Amino acid sequence: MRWDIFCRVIDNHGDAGVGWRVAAELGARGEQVRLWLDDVSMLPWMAPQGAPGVEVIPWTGALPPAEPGDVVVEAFGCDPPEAFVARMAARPRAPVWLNLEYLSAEPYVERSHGLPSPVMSGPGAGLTKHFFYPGFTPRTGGLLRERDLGERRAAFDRGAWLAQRGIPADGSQVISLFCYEPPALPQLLDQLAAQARITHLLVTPGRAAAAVRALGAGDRGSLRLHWLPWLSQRAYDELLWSCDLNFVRGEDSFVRGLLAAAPSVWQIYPQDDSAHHAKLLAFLDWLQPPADLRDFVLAWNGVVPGALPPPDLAAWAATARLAQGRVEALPELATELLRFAAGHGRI
Ligand code: TRH
Repeated sequence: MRWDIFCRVIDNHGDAGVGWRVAAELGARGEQVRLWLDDVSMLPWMAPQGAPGVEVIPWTGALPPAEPGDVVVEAFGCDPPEAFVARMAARPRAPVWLNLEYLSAEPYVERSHGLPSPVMSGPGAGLTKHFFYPGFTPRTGGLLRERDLGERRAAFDRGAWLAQRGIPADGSQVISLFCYEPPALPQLLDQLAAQARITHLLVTPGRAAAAVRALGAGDRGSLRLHWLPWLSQRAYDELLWSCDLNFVRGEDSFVRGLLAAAPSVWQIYPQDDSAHHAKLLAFLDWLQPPADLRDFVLAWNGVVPGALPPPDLAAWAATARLAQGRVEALPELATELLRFAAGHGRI
């Protein structure tokens, strides 16, 4: 089928990250995909090779008069252009139209997944839009897992990857840092510097690097800082597979961290009214972590003031392996999208 995926970059990289990942996996499955993206500036590093079956259309200013495809996906409720919606309504057979929602473990997701929403006014009057929710239970759209993920992981050589970045496989600890401005960051750096074991902290660019630099942090004690460039999405997976602990954030890297089966600590996208706290707690209820990991995550997100408990990576590794097994057993998002589209909006 032919897909039109509309994606508006609000801030950070997750909107584009999720939009691109969905488009690339549908393309890998033989679908024809047009990704309408209002900011394509991150693609040269995020997806340098592009993807088979995917055409990226910069969604800025006057749009080319394109005939809508069989399926229209708007990511995170970004509303496709009115002229395009009018052409959707004019098609003899209306496209399947779905809103790909934000990921949450909260209970409302199951109740809302797949619900139709008739469009009562505007150029789309008469069309029906459907809510499509990723999620952590079988009664949601599940999570995206590329079909080649297992073979990529099996072929991956952690030692070589680290050696290429000047990190010796000498038993020192390797941690990746992808975050916003977590309140407990100074504590984490102090903790790592004070440990007996050397830690190589691989700092991602942008807000994480700025937050570390703002602390005037440098190599001290057992802490060794490494400043990473922006990696492709596929290389970011390799970073996650190389580390003993991954700090992830937002939505897409959060899921990649779960799929990596290494201990990960999530910094949720902060929202003003602290609505993100309920979302974080719902995820922790799903994860069922040991108490120290739960406390660590809550402190990392500033939900509770207080000291970061020292990470117990052995126990956290067991939690990570269990979580990966549960994620692998969930519905797979691209498969669910294809099923939903083939069923003309019936889940
Ligand atoms: O960048 P983010 O904070 O994006 C956020 C979230 O998506 C949030 O839900 C949304 O509301 C907000 O944006 C507007 O975190 P996220 O979701 O992990 O997206 C980052 C993307 O960048 C993800 O696809 C992983 C990718 N990435 C790379 O490809 N290379 C890299 O080097 C790094 C660090 C990330």
